[in-house]
Amino acid sequence: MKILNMLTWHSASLWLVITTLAMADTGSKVSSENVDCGEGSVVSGETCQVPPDQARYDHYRIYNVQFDTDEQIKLFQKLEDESDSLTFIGHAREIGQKLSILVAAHRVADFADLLKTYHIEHRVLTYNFQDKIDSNLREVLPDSIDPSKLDWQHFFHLKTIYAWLDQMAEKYSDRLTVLDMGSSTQNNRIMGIKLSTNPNNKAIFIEAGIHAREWISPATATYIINELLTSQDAGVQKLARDYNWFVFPSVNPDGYKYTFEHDRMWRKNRQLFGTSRGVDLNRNYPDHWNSTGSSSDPTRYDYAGPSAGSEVETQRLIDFIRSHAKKEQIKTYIALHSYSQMLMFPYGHTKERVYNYDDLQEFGKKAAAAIKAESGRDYVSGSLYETIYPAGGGSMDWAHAELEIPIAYTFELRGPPDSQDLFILPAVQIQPTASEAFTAIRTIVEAAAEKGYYK
Ligand code: 0X9
Ligand code: ZN
Repeated sequence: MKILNMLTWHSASLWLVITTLAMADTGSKVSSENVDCGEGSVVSGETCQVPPDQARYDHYRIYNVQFDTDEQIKLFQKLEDESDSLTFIGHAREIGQKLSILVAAHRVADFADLLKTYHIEHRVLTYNFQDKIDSNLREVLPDSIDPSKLDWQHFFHLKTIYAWLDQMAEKYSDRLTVLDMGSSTQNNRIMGIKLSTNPNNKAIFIEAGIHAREWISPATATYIINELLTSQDAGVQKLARDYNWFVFPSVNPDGYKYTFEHDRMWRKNRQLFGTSRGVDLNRNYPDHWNSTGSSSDPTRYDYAGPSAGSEVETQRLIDFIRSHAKKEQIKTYIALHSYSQMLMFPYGHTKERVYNYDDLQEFGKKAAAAIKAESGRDYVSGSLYETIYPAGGGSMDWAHAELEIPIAYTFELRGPPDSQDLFILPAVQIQPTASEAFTAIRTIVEAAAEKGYYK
């Protein structure tokens, strides 16, 4: 009994540390007069500490496996189908492919045995994934801070990002306006900015945060806005002058909030389907919807939704782009994701090539070389289909196909394909990652301009 009590106290103090350090605004401190501190909670002074409703990944491991035979590939396809305690980052597809898999603690022995039995080459990249999450949550500044404190050394709540957009629009009111695409499924706003010095400029649209857990994406979006407004670099100032910029840092605000409050690994939106939630918004667009690389099962991370464009967030973006693409002359669409260090262009659903494949490949290669020169990081460039994996229903593919936006890229930002952190990029890497992403955009836009794309 005593041991049990100590265990309860021990884990309670852990909750306390976590809620205090990282989730001060979302913790579950209950003021306690007449509160019954039931089993599993603890009385601390005048308060009753209840464990927060948060997913935990204690002793989850990341394995990186390599497939050498078709038998191994079939085995892992079956394994992914059968199990929701193995999170595959991609699907088993081809010989020579390397794949990272997050293995739940209770499956470690069983999974390790399987690797041994079938002689599967592998490495353990991380032994306790919760450690990564805990240090990442300590890098979040509370949502009560003044938005002028927003920087690129920390991660920020949606509320702070939106307040910062407002503040920047006030400060640079001659050039910057805040835009509102409308509300999300759970009634959060989908906010962004337009930066414009000349109504006749061609425009560049940047979409970030469609996948909730990819926190580097909204952080990169705010970095780009800040650079365009404040950089002393003549080349950047010219970019801000010669183009109009639409930047939306969080096109899946419900999902983003959920990663701060409940599950750092959440990817989809938060729409309810009976016993499970969420559509992968980057599978929900009406371009080769649900044709390949997506699922019809709402429990899956790549659920395409009940129909093409079914989701509120998808509709908001579609309506916005449809009504602005021609009027605002949007010629470039960039979608920011992580991770894997890739600069990809359409198509996502077929290996056939877009009409301007050679140009997009050339600009992508130039951008990758510019990143290499800046930070030494290796980024791979190519079509989505040949670079990452086939997937239909993506936003960028739709923008390129329906609205004929010729320069369209999806970036996978840091870390590398065999990252030990998956999507949990340490905050120290925000600044260099965002900087190299902006360098890539700049390189692509300048190269496309030379080829006459913005005439
Ligand atoms: O799977 C995705 O949606 C993207 N990768 S991520 O790890 N960030 O989830 C990339 C694929 C994008 N595919 C298309 N736009 N077709
Ligand atoms: Zn993504």
